[in-house]
Amino acid sequence: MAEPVKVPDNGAGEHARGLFLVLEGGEGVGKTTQWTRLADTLRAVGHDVVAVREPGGTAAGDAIRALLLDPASELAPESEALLFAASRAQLVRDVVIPALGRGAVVLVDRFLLSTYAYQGAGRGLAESSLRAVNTLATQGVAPDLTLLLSVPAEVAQARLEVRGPADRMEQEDASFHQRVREAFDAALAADWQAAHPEIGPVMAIDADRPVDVVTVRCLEALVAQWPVRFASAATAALSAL
Ligand code: T5A
Repeated sequence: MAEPVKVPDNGAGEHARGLFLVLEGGEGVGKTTQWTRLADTLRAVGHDVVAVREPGGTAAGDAIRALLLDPASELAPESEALLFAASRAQLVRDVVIPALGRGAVVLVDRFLLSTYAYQGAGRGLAESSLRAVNTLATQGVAPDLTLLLSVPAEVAQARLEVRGPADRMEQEDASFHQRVREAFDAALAADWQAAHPEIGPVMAIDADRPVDVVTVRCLEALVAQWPVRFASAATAALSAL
């Protein structure tokens, strides 16, 4: 059972600076669906939302994304990790830091936790190496909250089969994806989070529910941490059900 998440008070008050929110989880859990819905819901009640995905979110990042996901790309694990970090570095410098500086809500589909899960647990690269490279990439910017979506493996698989051809990462075998899932689960433990301040707090969201219900759960998680900022968004989402 995951420990309850306590987001540290940044001391600046709820509205005084931007918020950096991340959606994470294995393939097919519904992150991208919720990323779109959360961005739309928050914008509809007046929030300045910058929604970007990793890898990608900049011109350089989108080119790197195409290389990383192309099944024809032959990449060593180290090259793969450096390319994810390169995309992240561009995104943080060009998009995340400026948006946080003007007080926006930055909503990212995947971030550094994915590197620990896929390149660390999945590929077997040392976490210390990944941390070092990504300290350069993130400039020390850590998420305020990560919502970790999860569904049973067979549910994710069924969703992906409906969606179409698998990309380079999705083509990895079942044991790779099992290690990735276990790494995400491990990130829910309080002692893991205490040892990984660069990830920030991680909260579990049961995503094996209808799309609308998962959206409400995500919004409720935000309201629990920042009640003033997000109450009207949650009310709007609930009334639309
Ligand atoms: N990666 C990424 C790394 O290895 N290291 C890193 O550091 C980073 C940042 C990115 C790949 O790169 C890897 C991880 C990934 O393998 P991607 O295309 O962005 O590639 O892959 P994902 O983020 O995994 O996106 P997916 O689209 O594959 O999965 P999602 O976003 O979890 O799922 P989504 O929302 O697209 O939904 C999948 C299907 O399920 C349906 C949707 O309609 C869709 O058809 N669905 C639901 N159906 C029923 N009920 C619900 N609640 C549903 N929610 C969605």
